[in-house]
Amino acid sequence: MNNLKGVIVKGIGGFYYVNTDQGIIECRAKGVFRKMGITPLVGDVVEVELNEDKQTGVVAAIKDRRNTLVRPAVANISQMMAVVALESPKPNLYVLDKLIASAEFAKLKISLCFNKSDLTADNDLPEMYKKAGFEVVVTSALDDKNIDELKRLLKDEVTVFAGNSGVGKSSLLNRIVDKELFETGGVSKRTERGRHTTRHSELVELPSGGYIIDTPGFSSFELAEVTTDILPGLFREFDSYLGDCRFLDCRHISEPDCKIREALKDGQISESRHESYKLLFEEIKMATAYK
Ligand SMILES: Nc1nc2c(ncn2[C@@H]2O[C@H](COP(=O)(O)OP(=O)(O)OP(=O)(O)O)[C@@H](O)[C@H]2O)c(=O)[nH]1
Ligand SMILES: [Mg+2]
Ligand SMILES: [Zn+2]
Repeated sequence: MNNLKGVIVKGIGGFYYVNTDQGIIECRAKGVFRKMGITPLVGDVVEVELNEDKQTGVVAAIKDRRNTLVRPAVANISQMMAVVALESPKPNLYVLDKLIASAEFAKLKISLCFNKSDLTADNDLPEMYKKAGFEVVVTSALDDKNIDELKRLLKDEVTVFAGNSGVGKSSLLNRIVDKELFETGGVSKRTERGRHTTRHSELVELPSGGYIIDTPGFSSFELAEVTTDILPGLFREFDSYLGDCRFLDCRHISEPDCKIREALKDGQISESRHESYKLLFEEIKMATAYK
């Protein structure tokens, strides 16, 4: 009767802050969760039993999770926004493609944000990724460019902002919420690690619907379960060619009559994405050799 539904937006020292239609309720978790070895996570959709005071409560039930990310420890993410700076720091496309592959593996919606457009006149990266089949937005947090387009991609999604330090994730998030909510400065924060940033991730609700989450230093999901067999399926522009190569077990690296390599020659698949694929293939092969 007093039960409320909500989403855990923050967890600190055994307290969980649940966003409900009656505002944020500070909660403890029911003892039964500890006995079962279950820890409530930020992003969990939960049921709250209000205490007598009506101000605090207990987390009484947790809805089945759609997914769980390890770093940061959050549940029910629906989208990854990979942020890349067009300039400064220079894009590392291998790191980006690895991040994308891990998000594909986690079955997340993927959007790409190329930021700091004020620093460079023209750059073919956004086009290249659009052609590969991704939702792409080119922004400048400095000039407030295309922030509305970025907001449109976030509507009704639970989006984690991922990308290397200094690309402008927190700066973009501040433009989105239109206040200085997230700490920026990238580089100095890295050297003062742990001083300003909480170890716990926090979800921020958007007025237009949806949640965003800022995660400093966060650059990859788990790829531990990915094998070389599933890897080609994590490059979406390979999809229409898979299964048509001469060899059933084609690795799409040096085999004859490989449709992926033909598409590469025709310019349908970019050299840089295929290069990342080959590097990832080697990386996974080496990692599995020691298992
Ligand atoms: N020129 C320019 N500078 C930007 C832009 N966006 C962010 N910056 C600057 O880039 C630096 C890093 O920005 P942050 O927003 O802190 O980067 P971050 O991705 O959150 O970095 P971490 O929190 O370390 O992961 C800051 O000095 C920002 O002012 C942009 O669009 N253009
Ligand atoms: Mg940041
Ligand atoms: Zn092939």
